[in-house]
This record gives sequence, C-alpha cells and structure tokens, in this order.
Amino acid sequence: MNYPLLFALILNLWSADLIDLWSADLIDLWSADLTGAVDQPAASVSASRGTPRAMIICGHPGDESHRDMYAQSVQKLHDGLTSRYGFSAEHVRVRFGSKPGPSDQAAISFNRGPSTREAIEADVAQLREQIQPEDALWVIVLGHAHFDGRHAFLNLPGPDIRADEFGKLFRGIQCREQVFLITTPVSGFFIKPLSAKGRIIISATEADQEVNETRFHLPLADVLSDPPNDEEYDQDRDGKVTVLDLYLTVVRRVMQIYAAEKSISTEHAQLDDNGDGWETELQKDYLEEELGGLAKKGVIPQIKPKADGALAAQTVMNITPIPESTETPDLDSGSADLDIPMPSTESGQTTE
Ligand SMILES: [Ca+2]
Ligand SMILES: [Ca+2]
Repeated sequence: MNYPLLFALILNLWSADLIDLWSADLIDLWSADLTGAVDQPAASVSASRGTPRAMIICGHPGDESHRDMYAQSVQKLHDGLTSRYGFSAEHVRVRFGSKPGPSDQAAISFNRGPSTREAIEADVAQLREQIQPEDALWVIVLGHAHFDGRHAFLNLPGPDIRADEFGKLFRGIQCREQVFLITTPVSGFFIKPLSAKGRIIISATEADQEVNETRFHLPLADVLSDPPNDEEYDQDRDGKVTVLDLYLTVVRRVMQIYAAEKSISTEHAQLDDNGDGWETELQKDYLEEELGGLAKKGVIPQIKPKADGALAAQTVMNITPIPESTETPDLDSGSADLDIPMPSTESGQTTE
C-alpha cells in the first residue's frame, strides 16, 4: 500500500470538498481571535477581508535540478502565504508538474496533483463556485513556457495551455483583490488575456521573445517567505508595504542577480493594473542605472491615479509578525504576558 499517496489522495479529497463546509465566518473568527491575541492592529482589517485564496501552479518542471529548484520555490511561496500573509493552508491550492519525491516538503508532498490542463481548469471552475466578493485571489504561475511565433504556452504535463486560454479561465471572476504573478519565460504575453478592472497582473518578462529561463520566481519566493525590513520592502517610501512594493522589491533583486553575474537581463518584468491590457515597465523609474533603470537620486516617482501601479500601490500586504515564542520572557520586568497564544508557522500547518 502506498501510504503517502493514499494520504495525499485523502488530503486532496478533503481539501476539494470539505473545506467548503468551513464558513468564511469561522475562518474570520479564527483570524480575528488569533490576530487579537498577538495584539496586531490589523485585526479589524483581517475580519472584514473575506477569505484569501491562492493558486500556485508549477507546470512541467523539467530536469531534476530544475524540478528541485521549482519545488523549493513552490514550498517557499506556500509557506510565505500561509505563515506571513494570512492565507490558510486549505485555501492555497498547489499543483505541481511532476510526482512528489522523498525530499519534498509538505507543499509538494501533499499537493493537489499534477498541473495538467484538465486539473487547472477544474480547480478554477471550483474556485469560481467558492469565491466571494470580499475574498482575495492570488494566482502564482511558475515553470517553463514557450512561444511558437504567435502564442505563448505554459508547459504542462500533457497538453500545454495557451496564454489566451489561461486568461479565459479567469474571465469575469470578481473579488476584492486579485493578484496574478506569472513568473515564466514569455509571461508578458499573459497580461493582455488576463487584464481586467480591479486586477493586478505581474509578469516576469515583456510580451516579446524573452524565452530564456527566468529568475523572477526565486526572489519572489524569498521575499514572500522572508519579508525584508521596511527599508528594503517599502520601495516607494510611503510608509506601507503594498503589492507595488512587492513588485519593485522582487524586480530589484532580479536585476541584482543579473548585475552580479555581469550579464544582460533577459527578463524585463511588467505590471498592468488599470485593466487596459497594456503592461508597464514601472521599475524603470525606481531602479538605478546600474540595475537598468532611470531613477534620479532622491526622487520618488508619482503614479497617476489611472496609470499602471496605482492599484498595486493601494493594495496593502498585511504581513503577520513572526511570533516571538522563542524569546525568553523578561520575568523581572513584570510586563511579560505568558498567556499569549502564538500561531504556528511550521510549514504545511493548517490554521485549525
Ligand atoms: Ca510602499
Ligand atoms: Ca495597463
């Protein structure tokens, strides 16, 4: 009997069908209580946030070294969303393009199964039935992709999916917050078909023949799983960390990778969030010349209200502080509160 497989099957069935029995109210009650327990000012915000939902889709990961690299990124993304950004594990759908291996951690070991086209379509169909207007939806795509001269495709186990077909899957979905991060080569071609009012779409590349393997997923996974301090994260210096800051922080790190290698960047990330289907290389105004930008020292670019970046700059990332349970309480001060329960941040933990 293949017990890991059986367990994964049971977990998938459970996450596919029984999660819906959890009401959003219960989740909100939980997060409000827990957030209150660690005295987080965002408690009232969390309670009205609806359910944050995510899909992490890694297509066919390729050879063994790439497979391991993508598996690590997926694990970090999963851990980051669940431990630092308020997503509960049962609402983070992971699909991975090859079978789990013995060295994989929970996000891969217990993923929902291969990222076939059919499975992705089924996941989105199910998501459509579940998602509520007050919910947040994050979709993160990793792996390989190709361009046939006319269309970009995600490389999947089995038939690939074209950019416009992928966009169509999500057409018309409406909820409070929508963030798509397409980190593959030729991902710029996914912006137009995904573009919609109220939706932030970020791609690792231009809508051009940027067909080389991308780095974008690496710093994205690092930044989400280990949020940098505000000095780095708050790129536009407005005192809050937003999706714009996430974008700029990741892109800065991508360009630093290429600069350190003394190689020319073969990926130029783009963002569209004004729903017009046209992407913008926003980072140009924020990055210094040595990182491929045109930033002027001491000048913080202003984004016009209807321009790309305006919605991302308003979309705050509510970062959960790291529990301080490992610190030794100061028993002499008389101020230590020994009764405060702390949320677990172990990888793969659910939020029950
Ligand atoms: Ca900011
Ligand atoms: Ca645009």
